[in-house]
Amino acid sequence: MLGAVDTLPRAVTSCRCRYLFVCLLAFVVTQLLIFGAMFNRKCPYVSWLWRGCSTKKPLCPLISPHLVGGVEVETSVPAWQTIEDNYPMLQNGGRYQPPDCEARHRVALIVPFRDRDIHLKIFLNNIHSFLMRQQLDYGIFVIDLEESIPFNRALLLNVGFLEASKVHDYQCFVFHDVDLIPENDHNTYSCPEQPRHMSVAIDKMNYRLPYTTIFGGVSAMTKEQMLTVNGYPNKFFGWGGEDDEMYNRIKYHNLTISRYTGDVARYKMLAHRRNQENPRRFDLIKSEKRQNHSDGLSSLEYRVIGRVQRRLFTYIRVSVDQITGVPGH
Ligand code: BGN
Repeated sequence: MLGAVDTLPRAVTSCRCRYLFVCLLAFVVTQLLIFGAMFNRKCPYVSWLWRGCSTKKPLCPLISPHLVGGVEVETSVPAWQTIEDNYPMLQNGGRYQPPDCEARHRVALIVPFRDRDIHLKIFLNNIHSFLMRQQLDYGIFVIDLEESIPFNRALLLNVGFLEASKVHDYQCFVFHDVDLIPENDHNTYSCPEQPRHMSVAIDKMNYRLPYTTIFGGVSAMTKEQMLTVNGYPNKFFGWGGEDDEMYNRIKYHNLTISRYTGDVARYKMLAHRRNQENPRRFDLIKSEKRQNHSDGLSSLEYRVIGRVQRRLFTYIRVSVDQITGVPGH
């Protein structure tokens, strides 16, 4: 046989040689690529071989492995810089995404705010580690109203809903009073099929639900649910009633309120002076009913007069022109 090869013309032998050389080169290059991929952390070679290289993170587990259950609320009031230093992993605007998995929930926390710096510090110092343990993709939005305008929690919740929706595709909105701090991280800040009232058991109320239709304090709704019910009413200036009106909207649209049990949905309420009650809240609830709850997201008009992306939160300050039913306006 060898003799037969020897007798082949030179052109044929050199052609075989070139073929072998190309095969060898291809083999070496393949090996180098495989070894390269093996040592590449972002694209380990097994997944590279079978699925093609992808940097997409795996979905986070259904139950986060970082949960601890009951947590001691930290009530000290650190300096802003100290709180910021506690959370180097935050992106500006109080944004967070779990580093090693794709979050199952994209959640915006909307915090209506007026002149409660101490509460805000305590709230943020506690809530960020709480939400991080739940492996959420979240952002915190603190919504403030120009001082000359009487406080209007519901209107600020509507503003927060619209403004947060502009910056990220949030699916779930948790409307959160700044003075309520969760005490158990099994109280997941996500949105189930029905709107969820979350602040079920508050220490100041002896950890008892004051009445079954209450929807104030902390509550969660999906984007679709908010759009379906036309958001919160805009006409409730002063304290009280806006959450009861939201309950009526939820019921009107054949939705129901869901709740965790009181051993999980527990909150500490920070001490504060009671806000001025709105004497018109009972009449307002009646008139909203007559008008089929038409005042809300669809009729909201506001101007953003300040917006700051701080490390721990996005601050948005607004003004409104229409102030109805408030003495002196
Ligand atoms: C209720 C308030 C709620 C508030 C809870 C807190 C009213 C309107 C009554 C028709 N409702 O009394 O807004 O969240 O107390 O306990 O005042």
